[in-house]
Amino acid sequence: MAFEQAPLPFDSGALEASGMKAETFEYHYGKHHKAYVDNLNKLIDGKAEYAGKSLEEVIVMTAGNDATAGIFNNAAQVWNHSFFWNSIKAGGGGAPTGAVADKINAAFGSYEKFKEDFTAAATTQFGSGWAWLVEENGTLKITKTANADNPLTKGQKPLLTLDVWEHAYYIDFRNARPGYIANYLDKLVNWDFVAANMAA
Ligand code: MN3
Repeated sequence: MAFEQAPLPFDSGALEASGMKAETFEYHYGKHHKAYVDNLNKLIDGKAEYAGKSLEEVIVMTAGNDATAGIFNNAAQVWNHSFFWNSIKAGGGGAPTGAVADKINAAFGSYEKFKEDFTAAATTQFGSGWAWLVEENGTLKITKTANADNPLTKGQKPLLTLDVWEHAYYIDFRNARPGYIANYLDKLVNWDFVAANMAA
């Protein structure tokens, strides 16, 4: 059974006023994300050990093994991108409220400190990768991962992510990763998604 690419949770032009063009999603969702889905399906085709497994199960069972690195990389990138599309929304960003705000303040001291630490993680991920807000042993943490790597393999619960691969920002921000990160935090973060992940 092949994996399917989950639909974008918004129209490709819906985030234009929030700093991300339709063209970004035509390439990033329509070509990059789709290619990971297609490659994953080719790599697992006919392999009985993956039959009936969820995407999360495939990620965990192939992590940390050179022999299954191709499957891991594509499976994790399929998951990471679907999670990323849900991490952003039109008119998002800024400080959270309610239970999310309480947890952010408890873990980081303030939203401003969260923003500073998340920005540092996203900026200093050298080369391709992801910045994350995760929950580990009941506490919120900011992490970064290289290439396709994903917190699910480290026993952490992902709450929010930002793709910092160059393909994620080159159309809207060219080489300026810091501008892309600031725009994400100020205009795009979907705190409702974070709240739903916390409650799950
Ligand atoms: Mn990407």
